[in-house]
Amino acid sequence: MNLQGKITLITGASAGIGEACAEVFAEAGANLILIARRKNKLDELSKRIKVKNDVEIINIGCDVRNRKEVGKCIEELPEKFRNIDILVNNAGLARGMNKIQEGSFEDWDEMLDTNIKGLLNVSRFILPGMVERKSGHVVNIGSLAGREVYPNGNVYCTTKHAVKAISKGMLVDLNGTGVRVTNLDPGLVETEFSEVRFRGDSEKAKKIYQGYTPLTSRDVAEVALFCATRPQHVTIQDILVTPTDQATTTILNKKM
Ligand code: NDP
Ligand code: 8X3
Repeated sequence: MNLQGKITLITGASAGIGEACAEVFAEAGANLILIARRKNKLDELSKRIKVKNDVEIINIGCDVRNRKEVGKCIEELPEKFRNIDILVNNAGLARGMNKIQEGSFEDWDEMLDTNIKGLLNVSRFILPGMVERKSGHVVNIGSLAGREVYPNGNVYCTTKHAVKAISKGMLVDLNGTGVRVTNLDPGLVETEFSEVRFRGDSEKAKKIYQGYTPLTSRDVAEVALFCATRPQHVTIQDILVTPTDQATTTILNKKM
């Protein structure tokens, strides 16, 4: 499928996988709607993308947890950007790594509200238009953590298991509408993810990616693009991509 001029909305585009998706989809000719809380980062990214690609981009500073704000942003899109062809539900985060009996309520709320309810909020405002037009593609960024539960990963893993269930729910309920759904589960990707998880403890964050070659954001974005460019009659429902050195969430060939 040719993405020239297609409208692609990417959440969490101010860093990591979302940022790489913006670059890769723009290279394929798609016009972009980029969402994240740090609008300044989106503005910088858009400038960089526009130097190399002849595409149109709208940047929206928005918190996906805020249902009203999400609805307003989507309802107020200019006419040209209203018919969203591809939605990449990527915004997400982990907070902390604690035993469940020692977990922080605030961390739990932030993960559950962003990774599950945020994804649902955005999807709920966009899916009706896709159904009406009988076309569209939703790519939900899950995780290997949506297939396994690792020590101290309890609530983060819960949110990613939920993403998997939401993807399945979308596939079931949207069957026959022409709208495609892909659940894309990455293993370890070097991004701001661990920096956010460990609240700016860069030393701890860096260690997560040492001793092996992790995935890059672009590795994941290219898989998303591959899924989105299959012919209309083809749906990649579920895909797992890991570093070659990673077998499971806990079996990692670290050379150190
Ligand atoms: P980053 O921290 O690099 O990027 C996360 C993005 O999500 C940022 O753009 C951030 O923007 C955005 N975001 C977070 N909270 C919100 C919010 N409330 N509203 C809007 N945007 C938000 O991490 P990754 O790129 O690694 O993560 C992207 C996705 O990939 C997540 O869903 C993550 O769970 C998943 N993933 C990551 C893996 C990894 O190893 N890195 C592996 C498997 C899955 P801002 O702060 O500006 O709002
Ligand atoms: C992010 C990867 O293994 O840190 O989903 O949970 S992991």
